[in-house]
Amino acid sequence: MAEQHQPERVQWLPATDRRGFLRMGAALAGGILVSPRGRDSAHEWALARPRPTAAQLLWQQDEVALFVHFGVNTFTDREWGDGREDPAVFAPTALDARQWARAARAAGGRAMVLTAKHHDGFCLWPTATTEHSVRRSPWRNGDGDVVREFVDACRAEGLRPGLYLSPWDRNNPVYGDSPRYNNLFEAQLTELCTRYGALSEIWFDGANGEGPNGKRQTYDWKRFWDACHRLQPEAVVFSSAGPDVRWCGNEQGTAGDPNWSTMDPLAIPEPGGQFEAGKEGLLQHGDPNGSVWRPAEINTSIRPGWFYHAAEDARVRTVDDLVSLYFNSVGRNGKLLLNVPPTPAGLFPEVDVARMADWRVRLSALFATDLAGNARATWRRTGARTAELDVVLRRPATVGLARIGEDIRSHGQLVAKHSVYGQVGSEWRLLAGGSTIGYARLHRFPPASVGAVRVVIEEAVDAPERVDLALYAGGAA
Ligand code: FUL
Repeated sequence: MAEQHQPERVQWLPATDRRGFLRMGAALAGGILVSPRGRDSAHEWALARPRPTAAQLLWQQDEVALFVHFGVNTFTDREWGDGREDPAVFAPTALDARQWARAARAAGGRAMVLTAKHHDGFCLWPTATTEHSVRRSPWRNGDGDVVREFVDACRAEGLRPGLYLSPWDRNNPVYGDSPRYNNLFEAQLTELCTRYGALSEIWFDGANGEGPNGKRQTYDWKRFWDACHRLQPEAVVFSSAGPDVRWCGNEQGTAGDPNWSTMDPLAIPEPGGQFEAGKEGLLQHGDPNGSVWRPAEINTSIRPGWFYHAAEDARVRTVDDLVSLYFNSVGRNGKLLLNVPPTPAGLFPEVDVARMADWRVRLSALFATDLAGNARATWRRTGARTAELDVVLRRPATVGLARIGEDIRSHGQLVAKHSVYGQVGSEWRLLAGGSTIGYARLHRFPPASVGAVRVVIEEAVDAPERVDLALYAGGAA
């Protein structure tokens, strides 16, 4: 399990990191040469908090990705297939993955994740592991490969492709015969990880709806995760147990507040309902003392269901709702994975495409002009765990929206509590506040005309490091 981020070797000690230096001195004086995390130098220990790997950082910087649920359920109007579907039902009449990718781009997405196999076991690629695949469908006379068309379309539109492979498989006869199914599942993963170029994310859910008499599969997660990391070193692996990115604990579209990107890896050792039960709070909030970097991904659908149902055509999220979704996910240190289901034609529904485009227009307008762009900013530590950032605007401006960010690449996540004040005349007025910041924290507040803005770091888990601030007019854009 590659969940431990191994920081690059620290070559030098920043002159400003007096606290770390003192702690290192104390550690050396006390003869502590091996850190509790098994790192080989007190120097590393003195400075180390978990930080993102390059792959985790890229994943977070995408901010918005699209999720695509497509398969036999699209044609049977179901959410969970039972595995007995005739592959002949899979017959999209106008499948165009470029249309999905263009819509994802227009929505501001930078990645897209497709259900290569859902719980029904039907494989959207011509796998050698089972007969239950596109090969036995009439689509493209059985010569088609949805995964291929999907990854090609993603790359043509500049999106990073990811794939979802459901562990639960209601079709495969060896499911429940644990060693045999683990071999088969690894073979499926290997096909997906070796045939289609670089993937950005590999997505595992924890669902298993088998009843009391159902088959019980014991998964070899370590083996699956190792295979992903070996074959796709640039991809992050998602599940409720990570190891690289974690489920946020709900499917409604809300990250926790606080939302720490660190976790205790032992708290949820494996994906699956039995490990997740009662841990929703932990998935939502993370753990400030966690030893691994495992940020939260917020997966939700633009419609009530994950798969397309014509009956839900009038229940597509509104633009206002999508804007709130962005604030509650990306704006709370999360990454948004927004599901849009193709129709039986094989196209994103027009109403969803239009809604997403309008959503992006609204977001672009909200974030068009950073009023703090060329302002004078000063950062000062005010105590061991407190600090302030002052931003003096070139001229007074009306602000109603703030974006704050920590330098997670260099320092991980530190801030536990913060407030934002605006200077209105000679008075400092509280505009907004909250707990964690992380990669991004967005605050909307009643617009106020201010000459300066102060971000007060009131609590941190270590000496706070400089945060970034952008300010926007906000209001009802
Ligand atoms: C869950 C599945 O059971 C749902 O059908 C859907 O794919 C969701 C994203 O993950 O575990």
